[in-house]
Amino acid sequence: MFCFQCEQTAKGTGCEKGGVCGKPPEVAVLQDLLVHALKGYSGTVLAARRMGLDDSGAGPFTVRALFATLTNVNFDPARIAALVRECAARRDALREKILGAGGTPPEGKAFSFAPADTMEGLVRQGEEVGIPTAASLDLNIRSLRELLTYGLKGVAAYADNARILGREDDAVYGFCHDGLAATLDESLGVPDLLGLVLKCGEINLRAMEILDAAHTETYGHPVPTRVPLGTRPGKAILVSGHDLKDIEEILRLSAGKGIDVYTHGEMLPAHGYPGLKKYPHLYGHYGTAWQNQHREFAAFPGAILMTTNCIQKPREEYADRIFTTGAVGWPGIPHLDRESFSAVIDKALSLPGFTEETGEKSVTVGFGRNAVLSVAGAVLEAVKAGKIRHFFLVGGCDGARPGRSYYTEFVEKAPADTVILTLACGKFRFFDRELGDIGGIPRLLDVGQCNDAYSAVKIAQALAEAFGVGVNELPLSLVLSWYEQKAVAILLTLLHLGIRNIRLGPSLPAFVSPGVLDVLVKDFGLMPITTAEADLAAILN
Ligand code: SF4
Ligand code: SF3
Repeated sequence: MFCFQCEQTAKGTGCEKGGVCGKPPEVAVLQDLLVHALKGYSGTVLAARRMGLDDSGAGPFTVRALFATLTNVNFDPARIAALVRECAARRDALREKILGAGGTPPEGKAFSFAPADTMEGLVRQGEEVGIPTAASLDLNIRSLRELLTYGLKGVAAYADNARILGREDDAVYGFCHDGLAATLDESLGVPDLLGLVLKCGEINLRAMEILDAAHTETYGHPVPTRVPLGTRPGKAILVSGHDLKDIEEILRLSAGKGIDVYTHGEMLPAHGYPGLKKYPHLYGHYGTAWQNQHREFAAFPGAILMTTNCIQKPREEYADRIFTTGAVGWPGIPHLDRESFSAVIDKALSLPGFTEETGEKSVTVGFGRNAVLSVAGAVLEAVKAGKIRHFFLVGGCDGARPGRSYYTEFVEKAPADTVILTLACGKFRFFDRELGDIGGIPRLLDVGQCNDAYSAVKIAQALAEAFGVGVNELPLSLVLSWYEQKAVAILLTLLHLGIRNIRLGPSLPAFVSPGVLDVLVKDFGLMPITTAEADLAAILN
């Protein structure tokens, strides 16, 4: 196996003997085979599209399957193998259609390989189609192909979440096929691939836009909401991940049963949505970010549902009370569709739950674009009066590396006349800090999940318009943390929007070659984080 798609990759170069994430070599190569199959399928979809042939559900399937290969999503070899087989069957059906209509389907391994009958055979096939070694391919081409593939994985995750809430866009699906097929196209050079990478950022903005519409039209615009961080006596369910439809279903099924529902990780922003906060048993937030789940899930005395990333290998202490749904999977852990969530309710009822009240702390969530822009006038006045000197967007993923304490330090050391917008799970390093307010405007504004980067972009664009300047001229700096491929897609979106001087950490992606990095630095001013003090000084001076 060789995998270097996430920030915690072994030695900062690549996982070769098993993933730092817990992905065994067998699953890693099956995922390689699935990505390979999806590339061949995408090329076939493009050929069918050119002939005006119906590709019957290619878009939804592609994003669902690609999502399964994102970091910390699906570790179940049987489900990855099933997706490989489905992908090849769909591709072959489409090839037949093309032939039947007098066309010529594309040729090559990815377009015609037959999945082996056994798991061992599939693993062998996967070993042959992994990421090429540096020696066998131009490093910059490899880097851009992988950057495009990982960006597409992020797009797929958001498009799949939006699809679940009934929002789809053929332009998003179409580009997933264009992009995946392009990674097989030997004729594409660095400039072509760079163009596709930025196009991926544009499409990701659209994917986040339809997801934002799906969330706000289904559950209303988030409103500032106090969320307890403690617990109260009663049976309990913990919902982690990003999928609001799943927590809604859990809330609906558990209503009136004496069960409290707690959010974990990226589910925290659920509390701000009117359509979800109307359930009085959506009680509080338990724990922090994904990398602390072993400790936090083990201590949670109720049922646990993982809706999307990031799952880690379940520990024995809670393996009998955790469930997965949607794209997520772990072998041996019950995987439920939404129709069978009653199993989660039954499990919660069979467990002791919390016996006492704990903790008095709380945090405020719900500062999406609607809430922030409703006070845009006051923000503008505060900036003009010199009360707000600068805005920081300190957002992105969390992870286990010690270098991530930079973000906590950055927020703690940011001067009192600065405002911090945050989003995604990286915020758990500072989300409960009392930073006070500036004339009633809280200094720490939680915009939401990682996909709510869309909301942050809208806020920045509206502020730029109000000031009559471009986003790059605003007193705003982006200090981002990345871990998995949704963050890659968001970074590409920001680059597509022409946003410059982004600081990125805790380390730069291993899959970005020196040549590609050079372009990102020269054309976009992208820079690595250094120390909180030095970066604050550089920005504010
Ligand atoms: Fe390693 Fe990350 Fe790949 Fe897991 S997803 S195998 S940790 S690079
Ligand atoms: Fe976090 Fe996995 Fe990226 Fe949604 S939950 S941001 S890492």
